[in-house]
Amino acid sequence: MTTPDYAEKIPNNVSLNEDRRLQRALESWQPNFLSWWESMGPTLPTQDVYLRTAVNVGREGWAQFGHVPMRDYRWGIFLAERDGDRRIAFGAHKGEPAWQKVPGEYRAELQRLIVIQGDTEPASVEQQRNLGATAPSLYDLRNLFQVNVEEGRHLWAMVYLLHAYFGREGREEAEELLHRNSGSEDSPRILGAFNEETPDWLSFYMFTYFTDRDGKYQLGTLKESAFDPLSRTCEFMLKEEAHHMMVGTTGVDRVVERTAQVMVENDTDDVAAHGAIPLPVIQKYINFHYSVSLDLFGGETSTNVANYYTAGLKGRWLEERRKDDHLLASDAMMVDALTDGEIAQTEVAALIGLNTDLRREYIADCAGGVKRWNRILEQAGLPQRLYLPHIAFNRRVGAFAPIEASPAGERLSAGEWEARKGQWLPTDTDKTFVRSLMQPVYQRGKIAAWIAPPRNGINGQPFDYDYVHLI
Ligand code: BYC
Repeated sequence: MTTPDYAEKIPNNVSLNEDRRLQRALESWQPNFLSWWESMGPTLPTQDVYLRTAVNVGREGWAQFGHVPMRDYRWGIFLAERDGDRRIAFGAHKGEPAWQKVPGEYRAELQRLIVIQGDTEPASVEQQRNLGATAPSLYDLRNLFQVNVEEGRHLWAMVYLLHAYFGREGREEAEELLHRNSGSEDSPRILGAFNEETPDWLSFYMFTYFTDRDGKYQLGTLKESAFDPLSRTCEFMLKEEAHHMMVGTTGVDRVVERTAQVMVENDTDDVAAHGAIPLPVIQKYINFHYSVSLDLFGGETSTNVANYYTAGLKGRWLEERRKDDHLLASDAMMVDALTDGEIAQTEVAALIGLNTDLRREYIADCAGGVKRWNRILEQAGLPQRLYLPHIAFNRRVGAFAPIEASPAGERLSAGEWEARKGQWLPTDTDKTFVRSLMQPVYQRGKIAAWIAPPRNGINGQPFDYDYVHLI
């Protein structure tokens, strides 16, 4: 284990200075990354931002806080500490030492997984690039930029793996990660949710709640990988990811809290007139972000995932806590399915159902957020409740992609769906209304009227701290 070197052009704890070729390759990618950041990253001009920078990977003190101009943020390469005795926990190679190099037979699949993971990171920065112009407070603005620089660092993490372990093809893929763009007609990002817009802050909190949470679960499965550098990279990324979850969870909390407050104060459900976001609109945003995030887990059954598991490339969530043989060759499981046109379940080989297994873990976690938000409504004395829509609702990937279903899970004809979808998904009118509330509030200690202030500031600082200095 080496301590991170901050004097280096590329901060790292992988002894980059001992591998001149790799160092040169990454140093030639760096200016391309910076010009991507300048052209596709945050658009709001700032002097500096109170950012957390990763400076170490140990349990204590891995993060340092300070005001930093964003272009000087030290995007670095940090892998969690190596466990020299680590053994593969699942699949055909179970019990063998974890790999320090990529086995030739799995090269293509491993590269594909790393490229897909890498593609999502800059995509989210692109999706969020204009949000600075409408931030509800300096605290929120700072959180947005923190998320953005860390997604940039996560891109670095995947690019390091591509450069270090996948030769020329890996370097070409690293270039491509900067050329595809979210929402582009010609070269879109790979996964559906990363081509959707994040045009307002309610979408941002929903994205960081639902879509970043897919990141948590996918990184959790890649952390189990037999390919040790990938495992160690993901382990460290998960630490940063926790902050993104916090931004989403508390962001939606605060929107619900403010809405509930305005409902009670004015004894009305029609809070739009009072500058807050009505609960039915919040529900529609949940419906949208949850359903597109469910798609990110792939099909309910997938031979890809079975192959990844057997090869040892991608495990299950908390693999080592599972009480089975970690091979799953003769096991079966129930997955959601379309059976004779009906929404039902069917039994399949456990290996091909692993996307469903992970999606179920994710759904249980998402339910925790809804419970929190409903507690806020309950404490305000309100009878309304938020919910997660049915698994078949608004799906574009997997078993339910060919059909339409209501949030309650009732099958609909194409005509019924067209006629009713505006009740369940944000309409142009809803989006225009939400955007109309998005007026920036940049004064210290002030906050927009549609959201409650946070309970705590960042790193023990108060809410009215000067988190961001604008130009
Ligand atoms: N959109 O066999 P199937 C994050 C493709 S988020 C478009 O069922 P598989 C983050 C699929 O690629 C985490 N295409 O899927 C969050 C396959 O194509 P090929 C990102 C899709 O392979 C916020 C075909 O359809 N990381 O970190 O079992 C901010 C058949 O599908 C989609 C990962 O995803 C879709 N939604 O599973 C920042 C981990 N879904 O191969 C960051 C790496 C599927 O036939 N990726 N397809 O051409 C994987 O593990 C898997 O590729 C997937 C799909 C789970 C995505």
